[in-house]
Amino acid sequence: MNNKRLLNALNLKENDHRPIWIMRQAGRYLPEYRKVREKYSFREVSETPELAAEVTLQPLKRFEFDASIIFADIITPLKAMNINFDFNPGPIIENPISTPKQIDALPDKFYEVAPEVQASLKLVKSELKSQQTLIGFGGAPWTLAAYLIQGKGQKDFPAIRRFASEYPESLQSLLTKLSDLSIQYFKEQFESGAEVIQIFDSWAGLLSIKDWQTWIQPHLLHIVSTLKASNIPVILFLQNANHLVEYYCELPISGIGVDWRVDLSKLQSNVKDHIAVQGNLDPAILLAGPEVTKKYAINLLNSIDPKGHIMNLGHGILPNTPIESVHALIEVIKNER
Ligand code: 1CP
Repeated sequence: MNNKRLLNALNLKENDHRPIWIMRQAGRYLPEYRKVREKYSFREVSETPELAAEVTLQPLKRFEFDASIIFADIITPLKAMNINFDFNPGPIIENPISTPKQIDALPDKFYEVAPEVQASLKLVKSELKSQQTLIGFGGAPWTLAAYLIQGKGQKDFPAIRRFASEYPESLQSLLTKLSDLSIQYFKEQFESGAEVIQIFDSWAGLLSIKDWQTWIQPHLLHIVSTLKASNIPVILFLQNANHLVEYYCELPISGIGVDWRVDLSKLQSNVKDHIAVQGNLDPAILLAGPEVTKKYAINLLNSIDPKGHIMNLGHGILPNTPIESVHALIEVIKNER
C-alpha cells in the first residue's frame, strides 16, 4: 500500500480511511488567507511563487488534508498563447475572440507554460508530508474557450455557442490549440512535482450530448490518453452536467469529480471497477455548522464504498464557511479508521 491515500484511491486500492481534500481549500474562509489578500491581489499571489506556495500550504497547517492543490487559475496558462487577462473577481479577457482571424493568429507552439506555477509547485512539494499528494490543475479546452470568446464568466456563455454555430472549423482549431497547450502545461506540472492533474470542465454542462461529442470528447480524449501514456493520473471535474457524466466516464481517466446534484452512490456502482469518484457534499451544508456537517458527512460516507472514494465537496468551499465545520468533516473521516 502506498502511503498516499489519494493515489491509493485513484488506483482503487484499500486505505486506512478515505482521502479528503476540499476544492478552494486555500480560500477566503481562512483568516490567514484573507490577511495575505488584504496586501496582494489574486494575480499577485498566484504569480509570485513564494506567496502562492504560502497560501497553498495554509490549509494543510490547520487541517489533516490528504492533498494540496496549487494556487493558480484555470486561465493562467493562456499567457503562453499571448492572451492578456485580469481578474475582477473572475477572469476578464482583454481582447475576447470574435473572429476566425484571431484564432489563426494564436501560436500553436509554446516555449514554457506558466513558469511561475512550476516554481510554486516545486516550493510546495518540498514542504509536503510524505502522505500528502500534490494536485496540479487546469481547465478543459471547452471551458477555457468559453472564457476566451465570452471575455468573462457569464450565465450560459452565449458567445461560444453562437461562435460554434457560425465558425465550427475555426472553433475546432482553437480547441486543438488549447489541447496542445494544456498537454504541455500538465506535463510540465507533473515534472515540477504535481502527482495528479485535475481538469475542470466547469462549463461543459451547457452542451447537449451530441454537441459534447463534437466539441469536447475528441479533445479530452486526446489530452487524457496522452497523459495516461505518461502515467499521469487525471481527475475530471464537472458541474451541472448530470446528463454527461456517463460519457466522461468512458474516457481513460482515474477519477471523476461531481457536484452535489449527482447521485454519487449510483455513479460509483456504475464505474467502481475502473474509476474513483470524488465529492460531493453540498458546500452550503457546512454553513449550518459542525453538527449538521457531521450528520450529512456520515450519511454520505455510509452510502459510498470507501474503496475508490475521495471525500470532497461538490464545489468550492464558500467564503463564509465556519472553520469548525471543516474540522467536523475531517473528524468524521478520521473516525472511519
Ligand atoms: O482551490 C483553489 O483555491 C486552487 C486555485 C483555483 C482553482 C482550482 C482558483 C483560484 N481557481 C480555480 C479553478 C477555476 N477558476 C474554475 C474551475 C472550478 C469551478 O468550477 O469553480 C473556474 C471556472 C475558474 C474561473 C474563475 N476564476 C472564477 C469563476 C467565476 C467566473 O467569473 O467565471 C473566479 C472567481 C476566478 C478567480 C479566482 N481564481 C481562484 C481564486 C481564489 C479566485 C478569486 C479571486 C478573488 O477572490 O479575488
